[in-house]
Amino acid sequence: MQGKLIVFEGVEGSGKTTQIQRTQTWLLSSGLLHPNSQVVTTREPGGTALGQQLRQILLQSAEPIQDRTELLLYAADRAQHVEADLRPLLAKGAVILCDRYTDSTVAYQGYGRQLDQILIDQLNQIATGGLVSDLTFWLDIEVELGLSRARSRASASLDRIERADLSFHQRVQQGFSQLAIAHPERIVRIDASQSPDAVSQQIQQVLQARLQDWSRS
Ligand code: Z5A
Repeated sequence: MQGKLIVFEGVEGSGKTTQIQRTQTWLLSSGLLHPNSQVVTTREPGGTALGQQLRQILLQSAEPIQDRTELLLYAADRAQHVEADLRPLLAKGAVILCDRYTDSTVAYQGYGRQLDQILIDQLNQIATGGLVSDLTFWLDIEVELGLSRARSRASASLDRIERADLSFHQRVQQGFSQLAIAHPERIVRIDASQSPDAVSQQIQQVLQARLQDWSRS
């Protein structure tokens, strides 16, 4: 099987980090992959060393960041991530589990900040050089529930985007919902309001079927 890019998307506190870790553990012990297969976890922003610095600016900047500046910083993080990490890993046949990718830019900068969608699509194209995810899990959860989970985390201190008002997060949620309608072949909706075990089970069911399809093709 060739390398695969599997992305986890959703609003704050939807459980992406939790499910990525569980999926990695499950995949490595499932027997569904070749014994030498690499299963790598990564994230945006911050998947590379340069990206870590951009993440720090994006989430913690004391100076207000203009909307188009924010868009360009996410695009810079992605361009570095794709070229330095994602493409080389895919070429080696790795399965990559990535916390956020291009759909987050559409949802947050497009729907949330209401920047021009054509501009965002062009920038996503430039940043990725056309690298699209093989499968995207959209962890769908009510915005209020996700935010309350994120805020009750032990390490919880709110970042710049988490502090945005509720209507911003609701527009973001609408963005993910529209993306899932527009790309049903790529984006699979997961009910993320359930228990961690129940959410993992939904993800594993979908992945098992996809892995079988991919190994046949
Ligand atoms: N952003 C953007 O604007 N444009 C872009 O192009 C990109 C990103 C790529 C990155 O933050 C920010 O950048 C993000 C979007 C923006 N906005 N903000 N803020 P991030 O990736 O560091 O953080 P996040 O995306 O907001 O994720 P998160 O808050 O860390 O949440 P999560 O990873 O989805 O959830 P979690 O950490 O797994 O779980 C949250 C808590 O809930 C934790 O205590 C868990 O133990 C608990 N949990 C998890 N699952 C469950 C279930 N099923 N039941 C009960 N409790 C649960």
